[in-house]
Amino acid sequence: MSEKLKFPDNFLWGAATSAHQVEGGNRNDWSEWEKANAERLAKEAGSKWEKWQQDKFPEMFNSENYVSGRACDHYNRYENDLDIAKELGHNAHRFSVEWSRIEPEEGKFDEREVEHYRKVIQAIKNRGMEPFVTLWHWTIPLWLEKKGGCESRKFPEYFSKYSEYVAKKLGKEVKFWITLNEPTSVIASSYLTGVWPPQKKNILKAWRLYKIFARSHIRAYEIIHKNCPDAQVGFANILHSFEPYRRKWFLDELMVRIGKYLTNRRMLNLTEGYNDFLTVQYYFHNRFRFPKKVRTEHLPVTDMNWEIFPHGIYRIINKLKEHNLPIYITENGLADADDSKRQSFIFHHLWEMQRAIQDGADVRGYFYWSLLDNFEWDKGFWPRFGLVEVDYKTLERKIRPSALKYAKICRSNELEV
Ligand code: IFM
Repeated sequence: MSEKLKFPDNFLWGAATSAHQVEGGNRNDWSEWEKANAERLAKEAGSKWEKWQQDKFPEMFNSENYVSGRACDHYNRYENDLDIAKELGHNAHRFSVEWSRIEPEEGKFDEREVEHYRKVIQAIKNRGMEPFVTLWHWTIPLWLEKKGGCESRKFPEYFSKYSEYVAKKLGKEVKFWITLNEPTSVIASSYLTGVWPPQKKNILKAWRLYKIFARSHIRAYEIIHKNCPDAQVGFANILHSFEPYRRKWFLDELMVRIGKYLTNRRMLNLTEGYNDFLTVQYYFHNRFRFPKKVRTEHLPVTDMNWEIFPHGIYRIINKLKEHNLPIYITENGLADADDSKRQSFIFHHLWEMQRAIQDGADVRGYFYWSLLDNFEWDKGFWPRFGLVEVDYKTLERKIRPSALKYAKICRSNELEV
């Protein structure tokens, strides 16, 4: 006998995207870096990915894979893509506005671009969906890159001016605002491992960035509230699941503590009191055997070789309960080109989320990452995260079978187990 697990009334269901990954035609620090690094990234693919991945995704050896270019052309096709989201039963949609379009030169704002995003918001609302607007999903306008990008001490000031402009222009239409997307991913990948622009490996800079990002969030939080009294403001936080390989083994446990502090805790501590809701972006399960991260052999993996560990989302949500704030899962998803694991991935994560709700967590929404296949940063186009497949040659969209299963959950607001 199957059982139906109900989600709270008015639960928000949807998918997320980000401007640079889907729009096409952007000019910012990433677009320039992609052109300068595409050849190198294609050459390095053989040493980065396992044989089965290289065989399955030969496009990783082509330099075009690494240039975002026209991406999914979502900038021009957003109406059609939002029709698909509506058809899939979504009642909310998360997307980002592109700073480099809105403020292409310092202090000079482009009204036409704001108008574009006003139309996008209207299109979302016209389809009965609640917009969640992200102000910064990693890309930096070229003028700001010259001034040091996010490592500049003045980044919070630049970001707050941009946020003020957007809040004033779009504030009437938007309730849910996300200031920054995954600041700790930028700290880790741009300033510690140095794989993303500006490719630095500098612990001191990385450490300072937490404060820069926290200040940026807090200033934007205050500005948005000043201009839009009904707004709900938060930042999108990537939260990892951590486990020691050997319990009560001091060094393994220490690594877990450090990981938890740097990834899951520090940004929350620094922004305490300045979040109307908390977010969860969950992708990674980390098991530490000092001094390394080790695999959990029995866990299935995504096309990117990321371990699939749905129980992690339960633990993360359960821990966030202590803050007594509403929680939105603003990203959770996997790269799965043949769609063989997505349905089970979504089901099991939602089941764990449902358990957390039953245990008292105030979870109010879930956004699958992503609505469309898109440009996965330094990995390029080969990882396929979409509920909807995109043919990058013809730009044709094809709804994946798992998207229809997810649609059933969105429409019924329940999980059949
Ligand atoms: O594609 C990214 C997104 O931009 C931020 N969160 C993680 C996703 C998958 O890596």
